[in-house]
Amino acid sequence: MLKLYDREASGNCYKARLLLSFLNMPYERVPVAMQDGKNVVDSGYLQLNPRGQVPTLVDGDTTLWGSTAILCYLAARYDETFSWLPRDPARLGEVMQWLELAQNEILSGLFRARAIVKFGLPGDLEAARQIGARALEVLESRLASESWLAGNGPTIADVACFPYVALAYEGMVEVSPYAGVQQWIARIKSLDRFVGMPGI
Ligand SMILES: N[C@@H](CCC(=O)N[C@@H](CS)C(=O)NCC(=O)O)C(=O)O
Repeated sequence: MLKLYDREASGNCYKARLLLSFLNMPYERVPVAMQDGKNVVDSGYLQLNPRGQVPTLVDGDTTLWGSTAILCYLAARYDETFSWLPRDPARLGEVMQWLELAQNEILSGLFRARAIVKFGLPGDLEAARQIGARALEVLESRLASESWLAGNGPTIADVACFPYVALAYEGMVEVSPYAGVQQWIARIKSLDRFVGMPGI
C-alpha cells in the first residue's frame, strides 16, 4: 500500500492527501512530528528524503519527496482518465506554469506568512504578505474569467495552488478582494471526494 509521511497541519502534505482522495486511492499515513519548527527525523527518514521535510511518498520501489513530484507521480501513475495531469502538450505546459507559482510566490508569500503567524517561525511578515497578495493577483488574472487554472476541468495545478490560498487568512492575507479566487475555492470544495484539513 502507498505510504505517505505526513503532518496534519501541513498544506504541502494536504496537497497529496487531497489528490489521493480525488483518485480514491487507499494509503497509509505515517505522522512526522515537528519540534521548534523542524521535523523530528532519524537517519532512516533522511535516506527517504534528504531534505528531512514532509511530504514523502513511498510506493513500492518508488520514493519521492516534495509535493510537486508526488502530485505529478500520482496523477501519471493512477489517473486512468488522464484528466488530473493532461497529456496534451499545451495543457501540460499550463499545468506546469501553475505548479511553478505554487512553489514560488505561493510558498514564499502565503505559506511563509502562515508559518510566521500560526507557527511562530522566523521571517519578514510584511514582505511575505506582499508576495502572497501578488500570488493572489496572478491567480485572479486567470480565475476572473475561467473556472480552472489549466483547461476546462480540475488538474493538479488546482490541487497544488489551493491549500495555501484557502489558508491565506491564517497568515493575515485577505482573499476577499479576489472574487474569481473566492469562487474557485468554493468550486474545489464542491468536487466529489473533496476532503479538508484543519482550517479548510
Ligand atoms: N517544496 C516542498 C516544501 C516542503 C515543506 O516545506 N515541508 C514543511 C512542512 S509544510 C516541513 O517539512 N517543514 C519542517 C522542516 O523543514 O523540517 C513541498 O512542496 O513539498
